[in-house]
Amino acid sequence: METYNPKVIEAKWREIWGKANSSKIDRDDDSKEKFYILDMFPYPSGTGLHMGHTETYAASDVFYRFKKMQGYNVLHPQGFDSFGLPTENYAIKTRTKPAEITQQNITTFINQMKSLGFDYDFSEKVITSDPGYYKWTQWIFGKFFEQGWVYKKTQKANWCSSCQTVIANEQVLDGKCERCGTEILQKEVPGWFFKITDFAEELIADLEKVDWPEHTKKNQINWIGKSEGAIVKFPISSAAADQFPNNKAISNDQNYLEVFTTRVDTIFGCTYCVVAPEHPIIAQLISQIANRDEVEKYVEESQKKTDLDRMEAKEKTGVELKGVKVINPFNNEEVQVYVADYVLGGYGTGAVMAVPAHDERDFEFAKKYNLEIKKVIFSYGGSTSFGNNEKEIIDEEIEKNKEDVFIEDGYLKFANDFSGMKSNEAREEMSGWLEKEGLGKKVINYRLRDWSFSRQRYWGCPIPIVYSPDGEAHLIPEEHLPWTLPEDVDFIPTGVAPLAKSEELKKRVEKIFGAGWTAEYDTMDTFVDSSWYFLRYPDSHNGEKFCSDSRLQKWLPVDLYIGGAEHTYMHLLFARFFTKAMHKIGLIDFDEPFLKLRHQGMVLDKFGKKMSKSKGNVVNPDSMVEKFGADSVRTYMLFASPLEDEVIWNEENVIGIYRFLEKVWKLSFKVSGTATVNKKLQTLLHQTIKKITEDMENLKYNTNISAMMILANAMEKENEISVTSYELLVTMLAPFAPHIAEEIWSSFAKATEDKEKQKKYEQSIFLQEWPEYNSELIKDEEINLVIQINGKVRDMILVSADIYEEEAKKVAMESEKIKNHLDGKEIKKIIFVPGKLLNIVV
Ligand code: ANZ
Repeated sequence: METYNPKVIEAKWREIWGKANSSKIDRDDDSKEKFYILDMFPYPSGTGLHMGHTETYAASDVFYRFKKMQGYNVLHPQGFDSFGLPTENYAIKTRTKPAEITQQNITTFINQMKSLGFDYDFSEKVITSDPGYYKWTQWIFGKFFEQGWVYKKTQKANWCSSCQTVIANEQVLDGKCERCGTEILQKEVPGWFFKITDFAEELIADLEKVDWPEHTKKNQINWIGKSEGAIVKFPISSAAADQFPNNKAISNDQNYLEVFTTRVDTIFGCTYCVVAPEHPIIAQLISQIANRDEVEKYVEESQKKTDLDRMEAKEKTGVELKGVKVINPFNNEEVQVYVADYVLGGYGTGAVMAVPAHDERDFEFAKKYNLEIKKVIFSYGGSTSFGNNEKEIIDEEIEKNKEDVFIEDGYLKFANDFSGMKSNEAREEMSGWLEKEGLGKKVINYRLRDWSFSRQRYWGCPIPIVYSPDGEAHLIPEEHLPWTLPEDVDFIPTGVAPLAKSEELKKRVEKIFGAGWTAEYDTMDTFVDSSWYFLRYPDSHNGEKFCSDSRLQKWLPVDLYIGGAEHTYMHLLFARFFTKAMHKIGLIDFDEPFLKLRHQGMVLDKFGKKMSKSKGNVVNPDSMVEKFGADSVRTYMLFASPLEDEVIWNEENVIGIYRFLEKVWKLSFKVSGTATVNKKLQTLLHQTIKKITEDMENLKYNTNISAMMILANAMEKENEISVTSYELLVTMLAPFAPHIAEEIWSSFAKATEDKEKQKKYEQSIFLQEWPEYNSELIKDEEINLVIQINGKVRDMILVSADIYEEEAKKVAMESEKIKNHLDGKEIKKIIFVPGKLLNIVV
């Protein structure tokens, strides 16, 4: 063979694979076990594939090829998450149609993926902006709508004034728009929501069923944020309450301030209550509030802040609602009420009982406004007593609590009948009492909010809703799906939803539904499109169903999903929600979409810095493929660090991988049909097969590649290597560096006269079986047998690995060192551990 020239061989194999349709599989073939490996599909941006994509897609391509060689029928699809703001923004800038830009970008992405040797069947790709796809996004929306899992409401929402749209909580980073960095405002806007909160419990509980990284599960659980607590009704007293009985406008329930607490056991320490600025009680009682102006001003100021600002504010602020008091139902004590923006309107009941002795936020607030701190939870003292020096202990703890909040559970004190109880016991008893008295109940609260998915933008899936002349929302019947995105739209943002400007849409609605009917102008968040795309791949051209039952049955759920951990809070949660909702209405028969999930780490520049356009340190995969070849780029990415860790992209080190591939290439010069089997090399070879096969399953690619390097080095030391040994090395290398492996493999055909063998070599290496190791051969040929006397190491002797006891004793006794140590002493016992040690007890 000639010198290693990746450019030539890679182009050659790309063409051969393309012609052979190497990635095409029979999706209905039941003769083989199925394996569904999924990548997070890219957003086809104008900047093309980046290094992050390259790493994660390389990781999945390797696994796909490995599974295929193991004899599985592997589905390894790819597609494009093509709706979205960047394309629309780019379209606005360049005055081109988003559909056209998308098409161009997809072509670029496909070419780039091909140039990296990623073997996807692009004839089965899924493009979320295709009507053939979004018809089903709309259809699923309809199914959810029928279940009441979709609803419209006007809500204070995160508004990006630059993108001119509402964005989800998850898309606000540090108070700024994730996409464009503009400060997010709070604005009252009508919009559509998915009732993801109905699924909160299952979304937590079912994480037990899946093999996902523990930290991802934990983060998702925290994001959903389950808290078990109680609602307590504090009767409204004093001046305000006096007027209630005659006030028809205020219903019975409004005679109470309801608070949500996870620590009802601390209620005897409640010294005031706090309501959120948006709490309706303020408006209801406004005429009784003595400092009305001050309160109204405070409420107005707080409306400018996002929830995040409010939660993270360094200094807590608030204003007392003078003239309003509420009564603690447990001890009938009257407490003041404050409005403060550290209490959020959208969580719990929007009101809290403040216990400054035991809650950090309340403690801070009480310190600032000089409010009473009343300790009722103590670290000592069971149900009997605090002992002889009870008073001292209590005083000491109370003193300490003035400076330091005590948030732990403990024992109750100064708590009437509940004194002496443990916190957890007290919580049970006290919520029981509340329920009995009709003054509250046990509740479970979740931090998760319903998913706001309406966007006032153009380039998204149209929401299949029309409004009758009376303004009522109606689902567009299935026969009109796909409800297509109109094309006659000037999508330059003006604050008016772009779809409202379409004449075609207006006419379409009136023609189908009648005069006076109007269309929904919002489009869907792109996360809706990606919440079900994995269901489409097995049957991507089906016009009758989102996926046929038989294909669903056969292919789903996804066996392995690879992608970034940054998707924990949105995509991975939303996809799980869709799956659960679809399962509940019998559209699918599984309730978790991704059985196994693995993340890849970020790709950093050679100084360990994040690649970013502004820093000018972005490395373009195309130029790297051009320089080193796809095989080196892929192999380096997976060699540089464990998959889930960060990868430093350092060209000097990529050369190392290039040299390794070159070494494998050159080993072919040593291959000889007559080479005798070298036992030592054979052992190493089979050990390597074992290691690689096992590590492959766990995606431990970096250690795999090291093992191949060791094997190649060992082969290099030989004068001649056998065809079989070389074949095995090349086969194991194939998933990582497919082009070079195919080239070497095919060259064997020319080197043999044997017709049968020639046939085998003329077939793709990926149609060969993954090698199996021989367990007999993996034992090390020779070992260092440890010789001990009374447990102390006295010598090490190189012996055959399968040495038996008699032989080992003989060798030991012949050792000069052992002879000296034994010094003629009587041997009482000999313990022999095969393959490891011989201990002589004297
Ligand atoms: C009294 C108390 C005493 C509390 C104590 C805690 C410790 P998680 O676990 O996050 O659910 N809270 C309730 N609603 C709130 C709101 N809308 N905005 C801000 N804070 C709110 O937190 C529940 C606790 O957060 C509740 O329990 C309440 O304070 C506060 F020693 O009630 B707690």
